[in-house]
Amino acid sequence: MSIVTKSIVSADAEARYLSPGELERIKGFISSGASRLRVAQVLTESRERIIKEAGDALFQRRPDVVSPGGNAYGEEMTATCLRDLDYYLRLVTYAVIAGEVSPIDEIGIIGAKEMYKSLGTPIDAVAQGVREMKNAASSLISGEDATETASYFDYVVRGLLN
Ligand SMILES: CCC1=C(C)/C(=C/C2=NC(=C\c3[nH]c(/C=C4\NC(=O)[C@H](C)[C@H]4CC)c(C)c3CCC(=O)O)/C(CCC(=O)O)=C2C)NC1=O
Repeated sequence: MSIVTKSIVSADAEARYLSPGELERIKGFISSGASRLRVAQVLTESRERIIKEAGDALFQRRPDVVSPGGNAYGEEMTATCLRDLDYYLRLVTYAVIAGEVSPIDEIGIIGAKEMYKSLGTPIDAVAQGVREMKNAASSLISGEDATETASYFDYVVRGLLN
């Protein structure tokens, strides 16, 4: 839920106007809107490149995952691995647009640890893949936009590792 919806729901539950603090937070959300949309557009348009670069970097750093016996060994499994990176990049674009991390948590973090454990997927390598996406994306985004975007990638990494 965005800050706008959330504020309205909680104000209406108490049949009150939005508080000055709530209005101030909504003002911040709206004034950062253009830059958040710009970032989401760049990530969306460059998704194939980001995932390709991140995958290459990950497999160079962690050749074990694509070697015989590795969880992403073989064409099909490697493609599934890259698909997971694509999932996480998509969640980062949701967070950028919403200006908050809840889409990442709800869709990509809750239960992820158990799931990867049951699949035999080394979660530290998934986290490394997300770090590599952050690096690939950072060359496409600059300044404050880059800092905020990096924080969402970092949030995914922490969520997977914690
Ligand atoms: C949007 C939320 C969401 C996530 C996150 C998600 C992940 C997800 N990754 C899966 C598999 C997988 N995930 C990987 C990923 C990797 N293996 C490695 O060694 C690498 C480190 C890593 C790539 C970075 C692989 C290889 C499989 C297939 C494992 C198997 O079938 O044995 C599966 C099992 C079902 C399937 O194959 O589709 C799920 C559910 N699904 C979702 O709906």
